[in-house]
Amino acid sequence: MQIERLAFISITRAIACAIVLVYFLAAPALAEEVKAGDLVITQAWSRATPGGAKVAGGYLTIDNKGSTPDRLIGGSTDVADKVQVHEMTMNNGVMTMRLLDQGLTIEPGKTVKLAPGGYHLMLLDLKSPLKRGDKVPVILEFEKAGKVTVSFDVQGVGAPAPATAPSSGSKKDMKGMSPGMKM
Ligand SMILES: [Cu+2]
Repeated sequence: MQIERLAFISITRAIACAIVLVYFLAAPALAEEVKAGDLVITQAWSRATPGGAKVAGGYLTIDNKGSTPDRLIGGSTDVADKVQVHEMTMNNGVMTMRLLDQGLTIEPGKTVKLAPGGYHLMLLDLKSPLKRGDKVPVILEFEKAGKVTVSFDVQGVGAPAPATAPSSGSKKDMKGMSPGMKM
């Protein structure tokens, strides 16, 4: 009886340890953050591209922990010819997107989220399709913080949000995004 109980305790412990271990192993992926000066970049992700698609979106969260504004002005990557900062908006019921040629300002103390249906990075003239599970390095360029390489996790084709974050996008956003992707 005593032995059985000990065995039971050690199994419980082993399970508890395994859970803790899995948590810590998973934690770097969940909390992956990249610092560039006063900026902290998290949740960089993209979507797999259907065959033949020449563009892909890039999404991320930028925290400005400093006391001066900075601006995301563009980027570059080996997988596409160009990386631009875009904004998607509804105009008379039509989703349109435009290039933010002045860049995207990140005010001090503020968090700016690039997500489907709003601000996003646009990878133009993809050299090869993005596949789910890929990690795509993109060099982001900030006016003050300079250049920083961020790895974008590629999610499934219709993913509304990064796998590690609570889902925030709606189906409507997703539908609106795909036709708009043709540029
Ligand atoms: Cu765009």
